[in-house]
Amino acid sequence: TKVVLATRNAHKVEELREILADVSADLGLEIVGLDAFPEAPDVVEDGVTFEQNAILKAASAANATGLPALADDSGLAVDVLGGAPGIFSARWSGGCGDRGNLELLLAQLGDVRDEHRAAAFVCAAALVLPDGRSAAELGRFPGTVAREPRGEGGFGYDPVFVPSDQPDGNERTLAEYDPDEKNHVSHRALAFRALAPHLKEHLRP
Ligand code: ITT
Repeated sequence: TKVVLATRNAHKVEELREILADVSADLGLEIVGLDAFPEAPDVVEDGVTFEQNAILKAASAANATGLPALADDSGLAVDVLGGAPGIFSARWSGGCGDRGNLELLLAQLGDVRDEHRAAAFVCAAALVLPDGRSAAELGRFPGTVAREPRGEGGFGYDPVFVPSDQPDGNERTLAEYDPDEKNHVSHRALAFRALAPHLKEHLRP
C-alpha cells in the first residue's frame, strides 16, 4: 500500500522511513513524500496544537491524493519561554531557515543558566484515511538547550538540543547522535511508535 507522508521536509521522510521500517515491512507500506505530488496544495497550519496541525496536514494530503496519509507536526518547547517556539518552531525567525531559528532561540535564552534551559522536542503523528477516519499520537523527548550549536547530523534545532538521560552520561547534542540512535529515541520515534497500532488496524491489506 502506498502511504503519503504529508511533508515537504526531506529529513522527516528519511527519518520516518527508518522509524517505521519494521511496521512498513510487516504491512507492505511504501512511504512517499509530498514531493511526489507537486499539485497537492500547501496547508495553512492554523491549528493551536501539534495534534491539530498534524491532522490538518494529513487530511489535506489524503484529500489531494486519495491515499492514506501520515503527517508529522513537531517543534521545540522551551520551559523558560513558556513553551515557545512550540508550534511556531519552523517560522520562529520569520523565514531565516533552520540556522536563523536556532540563532534567534540562543539569543533569546542569552546567558540563562544551565538549570533553567529545560526544553522538550514534541511531535504529533497523525494518520488520516481517505474516508476521513483519523488518529493522532504525541511524543515528547526531554532535554536542555545548549549554549552554542554542536554537531553535523540531523536537522533543525538538533545542534542546540541536549537530550536528558543519555546512556553514557554524556552531554551530546542530538546533531552528535548517530541517525540510528536518534531514530530510536526521538520525539518522532515515540509518536510514530504510538501510532503503529492504528496503522496495523487500518492498513493491513
Ligand atoms: P512540514 O510542515 O512540511 O512537515 P516543517 O519542517 O515546516 O515541514 P513543522 O511545521 O512540523 O515542519 O515544523 C517543525 C519545526 O521543528 C522545524 O523548525 C524543525 O526544524 C523543528 N524540528 C522538528 N523535529 C525536529 C528534529 O527531530 N530535530 C530538530 N528540529 C526539529
